[in-house]
Amino acid sequence: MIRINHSRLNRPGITLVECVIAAAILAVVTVAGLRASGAAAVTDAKSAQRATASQLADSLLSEILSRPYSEPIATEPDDDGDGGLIVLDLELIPRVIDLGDAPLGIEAGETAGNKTTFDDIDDFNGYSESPPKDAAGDTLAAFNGWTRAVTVSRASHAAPLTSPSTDTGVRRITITISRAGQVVLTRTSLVSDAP
Ligand SMILES: [Ca+2]
Ligand SMILES: [Ca+2]
Repeated sequence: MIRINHSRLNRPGITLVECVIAAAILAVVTVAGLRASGAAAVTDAKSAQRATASQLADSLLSEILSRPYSEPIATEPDDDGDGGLIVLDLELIPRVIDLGDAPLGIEAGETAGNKTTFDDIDDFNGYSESPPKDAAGDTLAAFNGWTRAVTVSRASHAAPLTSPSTDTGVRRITITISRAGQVVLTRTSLVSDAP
């Protein structure tokens, strides 16, 4: 007599439908996980890129602010024999320089594109460098692909984002940091000629 083991045949199993549902859930969870990790990686990369851009902007701003507000007043050798310098008689200095109303940009004897020749803040108006250079003018190869560009405008305390035609003792410095042609950061600063 053949005996059938009913307990084995009646054991609950997994149906095909259940398998399909489980696979679908697993697929959704996997895709969501990949998207989350991908988004996190993109966010990290953007944060790192922005941090680099901020450092590049800070260092260039520091270089710019190391210059005087206006073109330095010409000097001539002191004639008292001590080798020092004296400031020329102010009557001989063009008034346009005293007022800071001279055109923004480089003056005679300075070279566009060579910041080591710059001796006042607005000499940096229109300046750009790609890749960035250190204060001595040497290329920073580690930043290939990056660009730093500067504009310097007249500004005023009352309306810092406007550009008055005459000097009010305030300059607006805008530094734009780009990578591969895409702007990563724009930083605007105001500098006053007040001590
Ligand atoms: Ca100058
Ligand atoms: Ca200048």
